[in-house]
Amino acid sequence: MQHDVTILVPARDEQEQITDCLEGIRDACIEIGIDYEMLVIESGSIDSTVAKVQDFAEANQQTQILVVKEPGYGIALIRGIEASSGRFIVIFNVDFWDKRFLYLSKVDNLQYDIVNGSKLLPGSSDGRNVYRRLISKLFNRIFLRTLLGYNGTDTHGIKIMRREAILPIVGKCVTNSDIFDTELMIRAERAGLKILELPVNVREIRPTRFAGKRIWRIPMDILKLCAVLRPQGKERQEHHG
Ligand SMILES: Nc1nc2c(ncn2[C@@H]2O[C@H](COP(=O)(O)OP(=O)(O)O)[C@@H](O)[C@H]2O)c(=O)[nH]1
Ligand SMILES: [Mg+2]
Repeated sequence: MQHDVTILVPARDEQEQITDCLEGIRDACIEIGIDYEMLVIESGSIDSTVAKVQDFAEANQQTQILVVKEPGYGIALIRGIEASSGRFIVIFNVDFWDKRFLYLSKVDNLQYDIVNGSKLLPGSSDGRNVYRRLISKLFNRIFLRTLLGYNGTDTHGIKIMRREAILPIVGKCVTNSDIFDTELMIRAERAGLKILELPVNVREIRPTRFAGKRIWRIPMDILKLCAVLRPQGKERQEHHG
């Protein structure tokens, strides 16, 4: 059945927070009056995340779980987007989501294809530790802006997107680690999609789990992204003077 909004929640080892998160999002949808489906994309968990989501889904028909064999944040999002049916796709994290992105789906004739949460825009506040904030700043200013010519301030994290507008771009993406939504945003901008950034207040309820294999995929995907997107990034910069 087609819904107005598909909410994607990637989840790995989230047994402590997942039920509260899903309840919170469900209650916000009811309060705002959103016709939604919620898809939790689980992969790589070694805790009881799957059982917790299954319990929630049994009691809440709008929620479904998609178990993906291969772990990874990017792959989870790609599978989730492929399985979604909503006019809008919302991406939330278990440790960070924001009701305002749900409200946007109610705006008549929303002029934007993507509204992306930015941790670096004036008006935002970032409660993460100093290293994480520094990495975000360096990544966004040096890699995204200078090397790839991206005009926004942030790419990774929560967002609402018009499904029809982003589907053709998703198919072109070559990365599937945490860099996936960065690639999606760069390609979206280059394809001329209308993007709005919204400042967000990041208050993660637990630290990130950048560990093990996950950390090594990121530099590999950054190199891949440079190889695929850099030539045009350079051209654009030269063009802009
Ligand atoms: N399905 C799936 N979800 C993941 C994976 N890694 C992270 N996530 C989820 O993606 C979201 C962001 O992860 P987090 O560890 O907070 O990374 P951050 O982006 O650095 O804050 C959370 O909802 C995680 O549960 C993964 O390998 N598979
Ligand atoms: Mg996080």
